[in-house]
Formats: sequence, C-alpha cells, structure tokens
Amino acid sequence: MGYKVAVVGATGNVGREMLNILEERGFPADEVVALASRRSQGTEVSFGDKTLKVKSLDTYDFSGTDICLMSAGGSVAKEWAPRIGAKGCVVIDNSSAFRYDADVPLVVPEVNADAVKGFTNRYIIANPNCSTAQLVVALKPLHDRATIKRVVVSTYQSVSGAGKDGMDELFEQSRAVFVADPTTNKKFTKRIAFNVIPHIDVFMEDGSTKEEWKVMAETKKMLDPKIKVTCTAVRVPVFIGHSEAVNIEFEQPITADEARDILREAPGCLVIDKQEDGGYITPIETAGEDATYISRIREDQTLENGLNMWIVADNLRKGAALNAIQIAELLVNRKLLGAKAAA
Ligand code: 11C
Repeated sequence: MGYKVAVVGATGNVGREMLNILEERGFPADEVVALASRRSQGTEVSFGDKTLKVKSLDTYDFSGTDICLMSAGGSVAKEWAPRIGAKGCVVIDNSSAFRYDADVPLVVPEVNADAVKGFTNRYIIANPNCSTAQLVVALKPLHDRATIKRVVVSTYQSVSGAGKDGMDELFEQSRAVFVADPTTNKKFTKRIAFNVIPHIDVFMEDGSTKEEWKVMAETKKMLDPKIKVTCTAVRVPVFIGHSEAVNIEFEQPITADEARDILREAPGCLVIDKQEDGGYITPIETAGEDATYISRIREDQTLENGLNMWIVADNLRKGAALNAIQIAELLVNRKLLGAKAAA
C-alpha cells in the first residue's frame, strides 16, 4: 500500500524540488497532490514525466492524506499546519514557525532520527534552516568522536535561499551591470550582483541577524545544547549551494586525518579534500546533489583541539526538500504513519 502525499507550496523553488525528489527516490506514494495559494490554482507542475495541476490549499480536504510536505512560509504554516495535523496528516514543515517549540521535533535524519517519534504531540515535524542542516550533518560524527565545545561559522549563502525572487534579482542585476543599465534592489537590501551582503533575515536586539540565531538555536536543539555556536551569515552572488567556513573546538584531541576518515564513513557526507589546486568543492558543483560535501579539513594551529573545514551543500535539497523527504521516509520505514487515522 502506498501513501497519499500533499505538497503545499508546490509552485515555489523548494516545492518543485520536493516533487522532483519524491519521484527520483521512488517514494511509496499512491497519489501526490500539488497545492498552493488560490492564485496559483490550475498552474501545472512536473512530477516525473507527469504533469500535476495545482489545487488550492484552502479548499483541499486533508482527510485521508498521510503526509503534507509544506514549504509555504511561516504565516501559512502557522495557520494551516495545526489544522492539517488535527486531521491525522503529518505535516513536515520547512518554515521556522514551529522549529523552536519544545513539543515539535526538529529533525535531520543523519543526526537525530529518533526525535521523529515526537511527531505524535502535534502531528507536526519541523525541517531545519538550510544552513543548519548541512552544518549538523558534518558536525554530528565529529561530536560523537571528540565532543564539540564551540563552533564558529561564516556562511556564504546562495540567492535561492531567498526564493525565486532572489534568483531573479541576481540574474537581472547581472544583466543590467553588463549592459550598463541601472540596477534596482527589491529582495535584497543592497546590490547582490558582483557583491556580498552580510545580512540575512531580520536584525535581532543583540545586533545579530535571525539567520545567525537560527544556526545557533537549531544546532543546539538537534545536536547538543551544551555546544556554543556563533555565526556570521552572508549572502553571496551564487544561484544554488550554501557554503560554510567552520572552525570547531573539541574537548578531546582529534587530528585532521582522523576527522577526514570519520567524515568519509559518515552518513550523508562526502569528503573532497585533495589539498591541491581544485581539490575541493565549490557550490556550483553541489547543485542537484544530495550529499553534504566537506573540503579543506585542517588543524587550527591557534587552538588546542581545533579544526577548520569548508562545508557545502545544495540548499534546496539537503537544506530543504531532500531533508523533508528523508523525514517522510523515516516515518514510512519505522511504520509510524496511519496511527491517528486508524484510531
Ligand atoms: C536563506 N536560510 O538562505 C535562508 C532560507 O528559516 O527556512 C531559509 C529560511 C528558513 O535565506
């Protein structure tokens, strides 16, 4: 028996990627329904070699739907996820609306798969922020080996993290610069073409941004609340793929060679670290890929038990759609679906 799966936000960057990945991985779905706002009703989206006509979220009846993959932003999630969950359909939500609620599991399957059981509290599971997902995939096996004390992260985040409008703005500004047209900033606060912007999401009282806070709070929730995390999040003129320069301080000694060996064996990780020209990963090479790539692993000579590394992943896949579908696969493999409907 297969499952009935709804994708909410099916016309967006992440929603389309969710449909691609469901099909690619042969998710056991009898039926996949594409949903979006009323404005997008009737739009066609691809699902393998089929085309799905988008239905309106506000008239869809979720009774009998097993899983709802939601990527429609925080306000839609806040309004709809509890209602959908109450019908016995498990919502896997990509927004930050429920991530920090103690009774909602925040899950990266390679890191804290067992937390998924907590979905029965509200029938909602949260998917992390893209920059956190790839970070914790690489940190988890190292934490298990040498106990991480502190992490310093600098991100280099692609414009697709800001949605299709962010991608369009980079494209349009790049074109305008080449033909000497004036550029305008809409999605970003300053010109992103041929520039970098040290600002993602809103500013917080302490001067950090919400994106930087999310990396800290989500790493603690999923990996270990004792780990200290500090982050500077930067938008860069790259279409797909978030990169991170990461400095890690451990309690126990760990060499770069040991870290490389551990990461080579770790689920979801791929080490590309030849320490020669071009022997490292760049974001353009990760677009469309599932792995979290790790390069430039080296000892930090200024710190006892310190390592530096470079972590890159496709933010639309491991950072969003792929992770959500891996959570859905966990529910299926652990036979956790259907309990409420059967009750
Ligand atoms: C960005 N990381 O690159 C953000 C996008 O909390 O899920 C995802 C925001 C989130 O702009």
